[in-house]
Amino acid sequence: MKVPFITFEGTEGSGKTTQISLLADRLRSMGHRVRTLREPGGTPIGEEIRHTLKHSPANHAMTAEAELLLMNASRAQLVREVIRPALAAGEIVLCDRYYDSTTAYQGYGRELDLQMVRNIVDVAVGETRPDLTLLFVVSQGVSEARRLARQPTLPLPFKRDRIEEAGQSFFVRVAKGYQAIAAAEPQRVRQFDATGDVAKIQAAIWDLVQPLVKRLKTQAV
Ligand code: Z5A
Repeated sequence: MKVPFITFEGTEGSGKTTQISLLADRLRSMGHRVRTLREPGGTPIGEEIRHTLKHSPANHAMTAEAELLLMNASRAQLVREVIRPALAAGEIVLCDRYYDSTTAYQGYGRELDLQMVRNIVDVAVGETRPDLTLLFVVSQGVSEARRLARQPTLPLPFKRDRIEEAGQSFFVRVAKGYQAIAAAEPQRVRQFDATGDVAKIQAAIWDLVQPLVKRLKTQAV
């Protein structure tokens, strides 16, 4: 049976990292092999691109088109260096953001042509598409509060994040983009309210993931 490729999407601070870690622990405790990844990043080349995109002092003048291409350069590397080999080796892949982030942030947020965005994404991912995408929905207020609460704890060179410097209207468009994505592909993209109790969200996620893993072979733990 095919191992699933699951992606996690939503606005910043929506709880993706927290839930990926809980899900990976649960799957591993059952004997599954699990690979957790993040975008942009996840490979040595991708992590350099991540730094350029988010924190490099030289990134002030980055254009939306350059941002689109860098996100997808990181992704093209991750798909070929890690995701395809991991899936082929029978590992469940959990990825914090994937191409829906590009549609939401570069397509809707930066207002780039959506067909051009799709074309670039196609080059980066080819046939490597997620089986399930979990869309974490939180209000702008919650997202903003969680992002600001995290900032003082970041080490100094990492305090600045160019993408987070965008104005509020950008993040409103990103949230609308995610709604459009979910409406277009309701079978793959399953959205839920991610503002409640962590354990309750974990249970809701498990209800969606369990059918994809219940017939997979596991190793003794
Ligand atoms: N980006 C893009 O533009 N195009 C692309 O193609 C891709 C990405 C792939 C990556 O940011 C940036 O790149 C992102 C989109 C853009 N930009 N923005 N803005 P990142 O990887 O640095 O961060 P992020 O993906 O935005 O996630 P995050 O900020 O790390 O948040 P999170 O992973 O969704 O949430 P968390 O870390 O699990 O939780 C945040 C806080 O909330 C933390 O203190 C938790 O303890 C707390 N938390 C979590 N769950 C709960 C609940 N249920 N209740 C209360 N508190 C909670």
